[in-house]
Amino acid sequence: MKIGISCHHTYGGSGAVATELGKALAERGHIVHFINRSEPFRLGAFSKNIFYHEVEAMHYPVFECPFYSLALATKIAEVALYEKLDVVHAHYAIPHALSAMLARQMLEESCSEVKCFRLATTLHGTDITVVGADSSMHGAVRLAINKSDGVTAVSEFLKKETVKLFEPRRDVEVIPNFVDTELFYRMPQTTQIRDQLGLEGEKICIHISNFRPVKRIRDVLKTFHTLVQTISATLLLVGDGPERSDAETWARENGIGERVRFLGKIDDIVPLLSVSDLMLMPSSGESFGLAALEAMACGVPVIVTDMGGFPEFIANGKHGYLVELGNVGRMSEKALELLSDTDRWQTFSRNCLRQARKYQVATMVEKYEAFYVRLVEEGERKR
Ligand code: GMT
Repeated sequence: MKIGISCHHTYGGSGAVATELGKALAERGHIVHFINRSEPFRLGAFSKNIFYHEVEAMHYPVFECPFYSLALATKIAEVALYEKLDVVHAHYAIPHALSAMLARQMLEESCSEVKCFRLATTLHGTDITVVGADSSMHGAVRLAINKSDGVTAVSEFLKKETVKLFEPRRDVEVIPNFVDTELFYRMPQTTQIRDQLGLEGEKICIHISNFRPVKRIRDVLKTFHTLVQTISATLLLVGDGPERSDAETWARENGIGERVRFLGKIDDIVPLLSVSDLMLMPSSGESFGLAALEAMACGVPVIVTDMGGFPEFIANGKHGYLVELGNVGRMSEKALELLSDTDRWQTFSRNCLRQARKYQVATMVEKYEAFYVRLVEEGERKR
């Protein structure tokens, strides 16, 4: 099949899922065209089946800012026409699904004989719960959902939110996030990594995100602050975003500046996860929580909030703990319990490895393939 993929290229879950999916599809022999503002952060080396088309929006003095969505639509139409795409898979409703919808209209307008691509849209989370919930975007997201030929959501939670907020005219299929356990695994030799990071024998907590308010970085810091009153530990903060400066200030002012390492954006997180003992992810609303699954694939137990998509793949007292939003006292209590009990930690770590294998990339890619086939067959029937 010939598949176009459009996603956010920046550090974040939707771009990671879209890119890993594209790479896996290419390995299975499909031809994949990424159509993006910039190269997606996880794309890495090119394979013979992967192509990348950069979208450049026109700068013109009359425009306050360039119209990226329109440039994207034009590029999707161009690539779809010349590469004869069967499917365009838009990740995140805004702007990708809307731009793809417009691209389809452009093609239909230019020639009624053209066999148009089928539009698949995957909803990732904030496109529904934050952006889509905002009155300035609600109508646009609703249109993107209803005009797609098929829609998936990354969790049952997100499907329910989508139905509640948008009452879509079409069914929403759930295809959860996934992980490649051949790439995400616990590296056995970690002395060198610890040395490079200047770590000694202390316990390592980790948090990976794009530092947006929904990630509740303060809760990570407060939990860690309580924890280090009792045990020796270091907190690795991976990623960057709007809440980072506030977090740095808070850590310094509360006397844990030395114990918190802000590492910025790092593409290869496996070495960091391999030295980690615990992931903290106290988000206020996570449609799935890919970073937690990737941590589990590296044998790292997780402490997360008992909401959103987390309970769908994390069992309390088995892979870590699910704690109510904002209860930093309970989070630090559970973190301390786990980090002070080696036997329990090892059991949890093994459980995590086992659980992550259920979300293996191959399983989910097959689901996406079946989804595309269904869309194409439906399209053929309608012609
Ligand atoms: O918050 C992020 O990491 C990025 C965000 C996005 O919208 O790009 O991620 C969302 O999609 C991921 C992949 O499907 C999910 O695992 C995340 O849970 C989801 N983020 C939120 O719902 C806040």
